[in-house]
Amino acid sequence: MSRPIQAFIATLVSFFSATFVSMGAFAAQDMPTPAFPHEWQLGLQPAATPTMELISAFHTELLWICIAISVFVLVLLLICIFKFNEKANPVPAKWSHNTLIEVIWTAVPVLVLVAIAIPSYKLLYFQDRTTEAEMTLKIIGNQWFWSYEYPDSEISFDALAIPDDQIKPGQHRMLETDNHVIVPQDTNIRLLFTANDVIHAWTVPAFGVKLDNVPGRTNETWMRVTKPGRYYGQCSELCGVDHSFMPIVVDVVSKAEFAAWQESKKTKTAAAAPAPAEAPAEAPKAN
Ligand SMILES: [Cu+2]
Repeated sequence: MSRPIQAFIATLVSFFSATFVSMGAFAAQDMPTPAFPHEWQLGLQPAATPTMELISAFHTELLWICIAISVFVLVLLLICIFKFNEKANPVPAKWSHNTLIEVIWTAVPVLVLVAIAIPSYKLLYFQDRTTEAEMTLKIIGNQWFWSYEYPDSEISFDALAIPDDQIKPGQHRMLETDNHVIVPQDTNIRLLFTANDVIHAWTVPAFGVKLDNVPGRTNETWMRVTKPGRYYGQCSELCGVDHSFMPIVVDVVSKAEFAAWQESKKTKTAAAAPAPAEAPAEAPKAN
């Protein structure tokens, strides 16, 4: 069977299984998944960071503005249709132009746009970077997996997707990775993004983080996760044939658990590789 047909059948199967039988599987998770989508969910994933809380609130605000404008335009249309059709208004008025109304329909949309722009820029600057980072996580995109570096503790590893035939019960197809990113909760984390080959985009919806990993350049943002648990994301920049096979799993744990994990990782790394690779923490890797 050709690959596209296999992929299509796999998508169909996963859609139906996700729709009808998946709820029971979540109980098998060894960690809570506070933001995982569920059937008939509306709106965005629940926020796990202050950034995402602000994004969700702004999204709701914009939605109400859109609804108000749509209803207003609909009412105008209905007035035109019913009051000024040929039957109701057989002799049309001859005038054209009305300065007052033209000023109003120019000025009001400008004011609406300004009202949207001010909170929008505030939010952009808020999510741009933190001045009080407590740790740094560097995220490197590769065709087609993620590499992670913790420059503060010299930990680094790759995270590859788990293939469909190795998915265990309770795991989510095309969302699981062999290594998880571990971060402490309630910690300001500076996130640095780069890539080794083409542009990728590390995206975790519940964190409100979606930024391009660009080869030869370092992008920066930050996050502070307030709810512990397991969070999922995916690459969000078309990066080649296996773009849809580079998921992201982030386990948010307590600060004590994170310190313990860091220690265990360090000793493991030291035992496995006596000579650690010399890579400058901030500079993107040459291809
Ligand atoms: Cu990618």
